[in-house]
Amino acid sequence: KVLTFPCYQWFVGDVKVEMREGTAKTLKDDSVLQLLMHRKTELQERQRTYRWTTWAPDIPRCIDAKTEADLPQDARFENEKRSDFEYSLQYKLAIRFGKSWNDLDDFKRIFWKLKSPIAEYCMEHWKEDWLFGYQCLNGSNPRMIQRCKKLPEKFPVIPDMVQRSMPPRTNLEKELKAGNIYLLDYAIMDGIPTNTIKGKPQYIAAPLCLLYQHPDEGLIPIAIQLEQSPGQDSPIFLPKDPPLAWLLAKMWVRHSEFQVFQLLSHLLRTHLVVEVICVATLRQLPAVHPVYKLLAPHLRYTLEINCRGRTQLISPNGIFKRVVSTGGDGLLILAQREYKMLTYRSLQPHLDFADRGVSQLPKYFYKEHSLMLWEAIHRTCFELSTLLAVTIFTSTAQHAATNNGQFDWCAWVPNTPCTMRQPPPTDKEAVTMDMIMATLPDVSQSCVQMAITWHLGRAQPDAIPLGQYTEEHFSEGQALELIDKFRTELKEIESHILSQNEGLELQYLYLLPSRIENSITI
Ligand code: OYP
Repeated sequence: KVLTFPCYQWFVGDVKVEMREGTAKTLKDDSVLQLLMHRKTELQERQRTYRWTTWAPDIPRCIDAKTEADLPQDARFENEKRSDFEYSLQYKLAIRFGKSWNDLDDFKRIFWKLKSPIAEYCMEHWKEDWLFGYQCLNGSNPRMIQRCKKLPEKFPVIPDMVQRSMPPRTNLEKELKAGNIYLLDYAIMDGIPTNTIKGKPQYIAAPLCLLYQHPDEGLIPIAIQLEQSPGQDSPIFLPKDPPLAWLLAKMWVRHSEFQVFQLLSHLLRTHLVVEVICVATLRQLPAVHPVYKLLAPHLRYTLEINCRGRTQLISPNGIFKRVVSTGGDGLLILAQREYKMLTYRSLQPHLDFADRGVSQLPKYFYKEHSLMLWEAIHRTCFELSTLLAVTIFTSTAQHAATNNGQFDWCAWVPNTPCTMRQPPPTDKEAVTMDMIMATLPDVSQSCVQMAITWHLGRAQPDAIPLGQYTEEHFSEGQALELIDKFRTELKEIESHILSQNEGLELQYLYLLPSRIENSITI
């Protein structure tokens, strides 16, 4: 029988071997000398083509390519994907600037062109405390919230301050014990150097935010401190404060959220982690290896999108440098801090939820859907290992959870501002609308935020959904059966999610299997 697997054919020519077409083989399964030789030369060739480099110290290493043009053809976008990627970015220029920014409604002037139902819902309701809480669970960065059993010393909330947020018969002490108090702690932002944009300094805070799982109102924020050390200049903001003061405090939390979300949850914990596995797989596994066959569909386009990210997004004069407060040195230091603490455990959803103590939180759709998908993925991994499941889960579900909601939740700029142009407020009584407008991103920064999050968050052309394989890597009956089983499970998850969302005012569909791409392509 002539082998039809392309790599074999290329090397072996028409040598006839007794073997089923396309059968996956580990090294110990291969005994024919020519095939063993081929495994070796294939890897030598790949190691010449795909090389490691260090783009910056103390973050994951990456593919050695100055730009995407240096990548081998196999790793490049197909035409449809490339032209769409380049065309869609024109919105960045097409949205024309308004004049000055006077009040929050002026953001609507740039909000007309690109829309989504959730983005519009967000524009209508972003000031409401419950929507702030909702976004911790089902927004685009659902991995920040953790249970708070004991108040940190650096955040001296006293029960009196928050009593008004609770039903009369209970209090902070009781609710801490009952496990209904949660915390967002942006300690990682503390002391991050700030960007200077067109000669103007930008500002960063390192907030703490306490939340309460209220029996009627759901998860709501009840206290915010904008810096890590308490003091006269860092008051604790409360819902009963003057409305503009409370609103501005929440915006500061959401500004930290933008940075942690895009740079850590999204870029570092999905794109860069998967790139390492991609380069290692290409360099160490021949195409006939079962693990190569299993992972290849989940690594499509990742090298090219990451090259583009390094040259256009986080480069010395890329998008971050031009419009985001962490642009320049800040983003690298932030990523280095996170990478030092990044654990393998935290990439496994069930362990991450356990460690954050969020098992009691109701309506945490991200958690529920992640667990279903994790189960389905882990079972199909040929019982091989958790590492494979982590790779597939991260390159599919986790990327979808962080990427696909970014337009919905960041398009309305005041809800998730990419930069702040004034320092955090120190006096609650002194907050005015002028101050808020002078703090939030300006017109051109806001346009870029909208355009880029739209560009990345919308459905992608040339997309292959989770569980669909265009290149039939596997031909064994057993493997095909497992693929079938996986698809059946995904269908069940799909209908579960759809019926759960029916009639909901705010739907959570980022982890709908048909909307999850098979790999990180954007
Ligand atoms: C690559 O203007 C990527 O040409 C996005 O990178 C955008 C460009 C190129 C084109 C820029 C241009 C994607 C890989 C990645 C990632 C995850 C982090 C995404 C962060 C997006 C932040 C957008 C908001 C900016 C204000």
